Amino acid sequence: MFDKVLIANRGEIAVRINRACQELGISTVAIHSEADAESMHVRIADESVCIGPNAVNKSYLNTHSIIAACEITGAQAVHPGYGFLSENASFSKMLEDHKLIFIGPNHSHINAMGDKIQAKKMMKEFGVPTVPGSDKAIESEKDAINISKDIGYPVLIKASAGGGGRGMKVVNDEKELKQSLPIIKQEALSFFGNDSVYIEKFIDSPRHIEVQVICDSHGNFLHLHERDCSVQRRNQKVLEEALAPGIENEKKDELFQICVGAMKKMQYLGLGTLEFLYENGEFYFMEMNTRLQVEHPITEMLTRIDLVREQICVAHGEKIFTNQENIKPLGHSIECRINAENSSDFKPSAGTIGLFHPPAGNGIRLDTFIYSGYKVPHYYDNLLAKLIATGRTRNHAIKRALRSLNEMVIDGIDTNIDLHKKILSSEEFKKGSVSINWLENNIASL
Ligand code: MV4
Repeated sequence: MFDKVLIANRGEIAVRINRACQELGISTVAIHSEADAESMHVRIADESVCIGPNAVNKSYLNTHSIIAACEITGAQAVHPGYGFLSENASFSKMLEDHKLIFIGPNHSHINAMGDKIQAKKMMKEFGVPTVPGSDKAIESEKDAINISKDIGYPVLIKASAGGGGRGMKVVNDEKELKQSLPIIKQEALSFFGNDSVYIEKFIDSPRHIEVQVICDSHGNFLHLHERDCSVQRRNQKVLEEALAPGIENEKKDELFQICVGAMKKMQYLGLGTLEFLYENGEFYFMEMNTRLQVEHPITEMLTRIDLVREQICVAHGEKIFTNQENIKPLGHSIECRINAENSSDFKPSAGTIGLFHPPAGNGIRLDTFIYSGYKVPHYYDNLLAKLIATGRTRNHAIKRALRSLNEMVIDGIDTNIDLHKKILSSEEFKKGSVSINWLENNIASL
């Protein structure tokens, strides 16, 4: 196993990764910006290096400083967490060139999945169901018109270098298409440095279902079942659950076999998530994330597999300790993302935390980095904690989540704890199977 790993992230995920490393007997190096000197991930790591000022471009995205920090401390591998450099193929290549291990997939896979047209094309060839539409970049206005006529309006124009909901536009007819195409291409060019776009049938009110996979370098390609991430607002997930309610097991199993088959065909390595839209009993591939995800704990609770531990092990060349037969999800798990934000305008909230009282008890896990007296900086994302409630049934998990949210106290800054209580108390949510539009359409009346 590695002797020393550098964790190129902050916040709750840096704390989470530090825990997995220490349990594996790996010594840890935290990196931090000036604003994060007092942060929990720095306090619990074995060593830390200040790599720059507060702006992310000068700190958590500063690849040269991070590689220098590896050389100074003797770290052999880098765990990127999520966000920041986690899906940056050139960073993983840079590490390779410096004889350092990137804890994640090969840069060729990061590259392939980062290009959404290429990812879709590849998955389609591997038999993964995709949304009807263009399988290559739109070449001209004529091309766009013909494709849209073929699949029928409304259609969605998507930037190939986009993802996570940025660089998309719904168009309802040919006139709108002609107007929007140049605008979207221009936006794609300025956001992502690439003006390539493609067109898909617009799926109106789907659910967001994702399949977790893990692969090693010994020919093991496993799935860890699915998560339902439909409760979201403006492309930000708010609450996730596993397993997805109201979908037949046969239908899920069929999808898992296809996903595992695709991973084998591409010889994927490490953790991955295949994202699907689900509507009227059909799954449609959207994109693949080649990183550890925020919502990984709900899968851990049901499978009893430590995803971060396994991710580190497979990056070191070890075999996954288990096999598909022995992975049997048990119960139901819900993750509430506790954000520092204003409850009416959703603006991020910063400031000093007064009293912090974490919830606990049977079936409750809290992944966080905050403490009483911690000053929440305004430079970074506003996720404070992930409350993961697990029970034997979905109903039980909902009751546990509510019970623990009622115990939780975060004084001094605004949070979305009340929003979570409203969601979990809603009759529609309790029924299960809400679509990606549900929260935004109902938030005012919850
Ligand atoms: C779609 C779609 C409807 N139809 N594609 C959003 C982020 C990116 N992963 C792709 N996304 C979507 N693609 C077709 N053909 C709707 C979305 C979408 C969405 C998907 C999952 C979760 C939240 C979402 C919010 C808005 C739009």
